[in-house]
Amino acid sequence: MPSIFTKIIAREIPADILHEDDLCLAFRDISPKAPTHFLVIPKKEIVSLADLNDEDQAIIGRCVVVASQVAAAEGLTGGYRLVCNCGDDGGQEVPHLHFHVMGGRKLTWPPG
Ligand code: D5M
Repeated sequence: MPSIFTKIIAREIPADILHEDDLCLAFRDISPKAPTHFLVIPKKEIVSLADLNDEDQAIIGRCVVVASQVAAAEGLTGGYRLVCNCGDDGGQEVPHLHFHVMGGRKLTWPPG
């Protein structure tokens, strides 16, 4: 399903891109919830975690590795949080699978 993130992948709308490769894209969240807040998305149009298939394993693995590498490049030496909201109950607003990486402050648990 095309979404605003499809337009970011296609460079039809601007984003502060931190990483790009064949499988995924990382860019800063437009509404940051922490001093450092970026998203990692697969280029493949996957709506949510609930839509994953076995064939998506490499894509999701790549997204998580990129999350780790970009977090290191952003200097998040004190730690950070990787979050993936899934569906209405999970608080997902954009219907394109994305991993939030948030850091740069002490995060509380549990989230709301
Ligand atoms: O989070 C969706 C996230 O996507 C939310 O933190 C804002 C972010 N967002 C929405 N539009 C943009 C653009 N255009 N650039 C960067 N970031 C954006 P969710 O987990 O779906 O609630």
